[in-house]
Amino acid sequence: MPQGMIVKALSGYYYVLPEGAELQDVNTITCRGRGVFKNRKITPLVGDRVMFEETENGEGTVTEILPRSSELIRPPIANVNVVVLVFSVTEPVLNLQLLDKFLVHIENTGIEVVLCFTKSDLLSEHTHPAAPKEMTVAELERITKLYEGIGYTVLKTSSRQRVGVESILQHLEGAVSVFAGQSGVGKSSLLNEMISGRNLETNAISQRLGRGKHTTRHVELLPLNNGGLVADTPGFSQLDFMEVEAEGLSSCFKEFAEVAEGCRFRGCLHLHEPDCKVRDAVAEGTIAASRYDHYLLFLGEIKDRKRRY
Ligand SMILES: Nc1nc2c(ncn2[C@@H]2O[C@H](COP(=O)(O)OP(=O)(O)O)[C@@H](O)[C@H]2O)c(=O)[nH]1
Ligand SMILES: [Mg+2]
Ligand SMILES: [Zn+2]
Repeated sequence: MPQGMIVKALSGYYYVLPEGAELQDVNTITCRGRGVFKNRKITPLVGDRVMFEETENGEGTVTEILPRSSELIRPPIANVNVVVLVFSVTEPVLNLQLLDKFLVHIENTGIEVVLCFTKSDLLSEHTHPAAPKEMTVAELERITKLYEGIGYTVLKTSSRQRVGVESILQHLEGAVSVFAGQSGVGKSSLLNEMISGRNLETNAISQRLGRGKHTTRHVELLPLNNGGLVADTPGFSQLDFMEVEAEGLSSCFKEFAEVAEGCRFRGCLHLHEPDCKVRDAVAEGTIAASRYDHYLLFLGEIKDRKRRY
């Protein structure tokens, strides 16, 4: 039985790319899921490696879903290797609290993450008293060092000036990736630089509504110029910590994990426990205060959530 990968899901149809075929619409086979999937509440996902059967009318049936290496719920996609977390240096303003929240969410899935700061053409050399929110070259450098120090890959791009695109492509070679980030940070603009023959709709932040319109509706894998596959999706817009428990939060802050092994108590939440090495590291400055603050904030959110149920 032939094997393939679901590259698009729309209105109950799964578009399967047979193994070895190049990703083009003409090469995909339009399939339905096997009847028993519904009974067993199995939902085939974009990114799933599947077995399928061709039917007489040129369409097909997905008969089996092969084991997944990863599974995201929002966006619904399987077997993602890399999440590219996209934040603009400004417009919208770089929000490190939100960035750390996304990081926790991704660390919890166990998928590799690459940080990408877009719109580098909007960086300013110096702080202007009239516009204190502008991101300066020096401030972005400080932030880059912080996250590189934790062990993340940090890339800077400008779609407008076509800077950094090759570097991202290199990181995504042969991988299935997904771009995550707020609306308006420049995901689609960046993807357009990386995908030939396809023009994804981009949009300015609507002044009237004060937010970007959602122009991307369904999940679909698109071919990168280098053989990688990328999902263009609305991204993770609404993040919550439904899946992260208080005890697990600390391990989603990568730089806490090793230090926390030295804490006196197993399961130390790094709050007021005696001999907490994480708090020591914050006091010494080896763990950034911003990261610890965000940890406390998220821990509070998780506890509030518990109280509500
Ligand atoms: N200055 C600048 N603006 C950009 C850049 N990339 C995207 N934009 C603008 O940012 C807005 C949102 O871009 P879009 O790609 O639709 O963002 P998405 O919502 O994340 O997909 C658009 O007005 C783009 O023209 C860039 O590199 N530099
Ligand atoms: Mg977009
Ligand atoms: Zn501790």
